[in-house]
Amino acid sequence: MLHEKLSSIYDNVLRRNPGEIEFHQAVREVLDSIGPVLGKHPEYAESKIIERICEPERQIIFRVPWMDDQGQVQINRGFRVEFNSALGPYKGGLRFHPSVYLGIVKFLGFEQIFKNSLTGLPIGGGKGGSDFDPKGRSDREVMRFCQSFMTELYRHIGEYTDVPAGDTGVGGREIGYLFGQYKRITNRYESGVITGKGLVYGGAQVRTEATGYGCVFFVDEMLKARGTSFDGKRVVVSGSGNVAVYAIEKVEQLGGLVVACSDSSGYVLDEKGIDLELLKQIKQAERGRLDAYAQRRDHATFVSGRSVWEVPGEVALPSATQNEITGEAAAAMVAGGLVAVGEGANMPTTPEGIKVFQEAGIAYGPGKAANAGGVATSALEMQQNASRDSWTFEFSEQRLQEIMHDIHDRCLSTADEYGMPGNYVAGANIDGFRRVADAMLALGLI
Ligand code: NDP
Ligand code: 2IT
Repeated sequence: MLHEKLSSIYDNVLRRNPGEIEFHQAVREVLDSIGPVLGKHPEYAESKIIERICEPERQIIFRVPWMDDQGQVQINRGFRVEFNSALGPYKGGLRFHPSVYLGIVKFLGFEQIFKNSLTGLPIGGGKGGSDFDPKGRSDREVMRFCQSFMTELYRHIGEYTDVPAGDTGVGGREIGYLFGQYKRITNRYESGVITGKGLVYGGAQVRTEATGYGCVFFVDEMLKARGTSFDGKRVVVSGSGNVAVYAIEKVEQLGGLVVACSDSSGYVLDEKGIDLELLKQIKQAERGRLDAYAQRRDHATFVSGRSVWEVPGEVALPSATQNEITGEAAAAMVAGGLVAVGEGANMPTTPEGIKVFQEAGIAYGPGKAANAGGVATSALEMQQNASRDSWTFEFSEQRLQEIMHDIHDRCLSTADEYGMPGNYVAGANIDGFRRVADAMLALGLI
């Protein structure tokens, strides 16, 4: 049940943003947590902080025309939603996936506000992307698309304004083409305008690994808080992209056994533990499909068209996409001996699934907290760019680990403060919200 004031705010969000179901879901989850904050802070309601937070500061939608390798003209739609800049320049990734529409970009941008706030670093929230599908496209096609995308986006971004990065379908290759075009159009080597850059042109150590590593650090903290660790734990990961691969790498370093991972075609089961070198070869070097893994490793099996969440594990790291864990899947996971969930992806668990995890007493780390290591390390990249410095891998990883430790502790202490011990969802939403709300109050009616 929503707090009465919040219920009318939510109804307004539904009315003002018709059809944007993922955005509605993301707003609802935050509103569900912050009722008790309004009791303690009537000034937030008086200044209509929540109504303001739910309305993006600026939304940009643009045409992206480009030419494919056959000489055919293609048209996609580009988005950048600049959601909230109370804490710093808009910060958040770009997603290239055929499912992208305004509702997805807004859900991601909205989540990003609270996630970025939780890091404690000076970054606001934003997100962007396109319905462009990079799958099966040549490098030249991807380059032409990225150049066209940036030819519009460049006028809206800047190191003090809005700083994009990667997300699904946008990795090192795309960031290179995007930065190259920005530099060309503006005639400025403005490193801090985009993060996730290659190490040879202003990128930061550990940014590539940061989301996956950070997620595992967060789960490690949750396990420690319950007197246990990754050592010997059976782990299931969804996805096999940037987040999943480096989550698997860190779990293996901490002594866990990852038995399964997936892509949109199905999952591989490898009871001896995922061979990370082979996975990287197939997914990163060859940009191939996951069935190739089972073809090259005798004892592994590829299960086509099914959800990886049918594989039992003690730790689950959903790292593919939104709403991949339904209530039914969550119940099966709990029955299979689940202890902890760390969300590498954004909003991978449905509201029904979250309820199942919480009622079963699972250590459940929501994406806002568990995957914040990626954007936090982006903020470290901005910091290094601003001071024209570059840090070592070891130092950067240590910073990331400290940040994840702090986020974990803040979630727990905030949940305690509000009488919901162990509830990381409430802790993350309330702590993330408070910092943004206080900054908005301080900045006046903007
Ligand atoms: P990648 O594009 O590198 O990998 C995505 C992986 O998820 C692929 O294995 C892909 O399979 C699978 N996947 C994507 N969409 C779907 C879908 N609709 N159905 C089934 N499988 C799907 O993306 P990332 O690893 O960067 O991102 C994964 C998640 O993590 C996203 O939710 C993203 O928002 C989140 N995230 C990413 C951060 C980052 O730094 N990159 C930071 C914080 C969160 P296939 O190749 O078959 O499509
Ligand atoms: O969802 C996310 O936090 C990201 N895709 C990373 C954003 C960033 O700016 O590094």
